[in-house]
Amino acid sequence: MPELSFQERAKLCACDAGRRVFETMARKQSCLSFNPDVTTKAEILETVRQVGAECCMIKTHMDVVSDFDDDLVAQLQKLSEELDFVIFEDRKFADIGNTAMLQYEHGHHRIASWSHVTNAHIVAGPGTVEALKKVGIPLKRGCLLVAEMSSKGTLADGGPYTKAAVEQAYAHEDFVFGFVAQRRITDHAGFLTLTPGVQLQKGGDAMGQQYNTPASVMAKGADIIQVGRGILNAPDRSAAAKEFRKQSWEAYTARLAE
Ligand code: BMP
Repeated sequence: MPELSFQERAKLCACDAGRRVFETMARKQSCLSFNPDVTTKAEILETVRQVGAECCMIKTHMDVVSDFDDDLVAQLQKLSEELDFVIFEDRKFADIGNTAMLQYEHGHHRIASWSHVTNAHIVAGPGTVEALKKVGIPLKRGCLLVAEMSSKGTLADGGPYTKAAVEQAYAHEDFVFGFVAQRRITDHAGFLTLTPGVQLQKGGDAMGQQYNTPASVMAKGADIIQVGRGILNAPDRSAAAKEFRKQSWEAYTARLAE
């Protein structure tokens, strides 16, 4: 089957937030999501200001931010409008439905109230997504399922567990619009693949993370490359983000031309 453009795929996506992601990617010509995995509000905002213009998405882990407050959310939302990116809180919900629902809507972070996109593990069965959806759909939110992981020894490794994630996604297309995975795992072009574990050189870290290059993950069907320390630790973050954006966008356009 020929590769469809992100604009065409937006029309096949049944989730409001998912369409917004595809459309942002097409409009900005960016397959880059950056995660500022830093622990203060000032550092998050500083790094997002440095690289947000290059990104279709900014992925956060708000539970590591020591001074999280409503103003951080307000400023991030403002930057999301100014610099045109989607906000993705990488909460990886994994509990039974009722608990996941409470965690999504309430607590210190009130994730559903500000994050366009979140994600979930499928380990607890379909109840997690079913419950998140009850909160997310009225707010036009979307969810990615963690179908495969980038870390050494992961149990989410392409086998029956990954297939179960695909089944759950098909059952909830209005809320689930894709996967966190190391390669494309379904032919459904309305689903998006976000791949973490990306740096300019293949390698890893001391705690089990494994890195592949933008070109190699795009060749396996990634639509968004998820990059953290490859940009965060670069001497010039903006230049690094430009390079990741260029390499991944070129790989996408090459795919379209195949
Ligand atoms: P880094 O590029 O600095 O290794 O960051 C990768 C990011 O992607 C982290 O925020 C991590 O939580 C996330 N991630 C991952 O590394 N592998 C996965 O399989 C799923 C993830 O969400």
